[in-house]
Amino acid sequence: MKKLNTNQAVIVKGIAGRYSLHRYEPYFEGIAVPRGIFRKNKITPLPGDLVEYSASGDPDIPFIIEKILPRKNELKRPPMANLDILLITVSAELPVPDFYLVDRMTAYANILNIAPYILLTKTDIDDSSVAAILDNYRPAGFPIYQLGFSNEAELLRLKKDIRGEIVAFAGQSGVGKSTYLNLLFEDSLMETGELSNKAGRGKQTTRHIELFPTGISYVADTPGFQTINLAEIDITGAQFADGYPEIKKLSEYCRFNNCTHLQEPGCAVLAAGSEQINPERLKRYQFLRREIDSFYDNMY
Ligand SMILES: Nc1nc2c(ncn2[C@@H]2O[C@H](COP(=O)(O)OP(=O)(O)O)[C@@H](O)[C@H]2O)c(=O)[nH]1
Ligand SMILES: [Mg+2]
Ligand SMILES: [Zn+2]
Repeated sequence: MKKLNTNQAVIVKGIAGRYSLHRYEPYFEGIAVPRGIFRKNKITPLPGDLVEYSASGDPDIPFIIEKILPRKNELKRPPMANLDILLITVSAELPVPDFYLVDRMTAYANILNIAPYILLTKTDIDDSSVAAILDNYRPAGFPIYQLGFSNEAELLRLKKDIRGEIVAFAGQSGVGKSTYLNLLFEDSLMETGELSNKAGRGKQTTRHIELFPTGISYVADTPGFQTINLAEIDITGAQFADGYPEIKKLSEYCRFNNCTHLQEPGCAVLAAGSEQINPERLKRYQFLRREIDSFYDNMY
């Protein structure tokens, strides 16, 4: 996340046109309403927005949002802005990893300019699938954390890497999202008790989303990423391919500019070795790519 000036803050929540602002350094909290011009221009401030504010003189709502800083991304579902990191959580034990889901989530994140981090949990129970997960995702260059109860070092490394960022958890039910949310942010939990009651809860009852200042970063309280849907962001097959860092890099060397990496002659992706792109991940890419392409074929 961008470093904030003393007239800037993060929107952590918005209910009925009232926005909660927060900043770590120097510490600031306040309630604000946007200037009328926002509504006139049909601009809705979102959780995650970095804004400039001023004093309103009204003790009930002491601040006014003057300006929304340019967004690095804007998500439809959940509605939020400026997500920095998607913590894609995968279990080394049960539930059995859904590699298609992980691939779709990493592509989705990359396309939206969100950094995908792979959190591999339960390595203390079973490490037999660790190698497969590393083989699949290391060539892409994603940060991977091998987490498990009693692996304090990896947890600390993750904690350090998400400092100051806006993050959200994603992944199948039962992989350990709530567990690691609590382990990562237990220090701030003890201060407020708020995270364990709210962000850690299993089901969401309200539609609005909230970012929790955890003491080190902001975590989005949302189950919205469990069912990530590429169709939702209207991507083309070519954009989808660019969501794979290892394919994007290799595609420079494909004979054809518009290579789909499905069957073309002179395709550098098809010719690549397993240390450049994992063969299983490539097969899944091709399946998903055909699915996206046939969607567009059927449309026109
Ligand atoms: N041994 C072990 N158990 C874990 C680990 N992570 C999660 N669990 C357990 O897996 C179960 C599901 O975790 P939970 O956080 O509720 O998953 P969620 O559905 O993704 O939020 C719980 O019983 C956790 O205690 C881990 O790294 N090691
Ligand atoms: Mg949970
Ligand atoms: Zn190609």
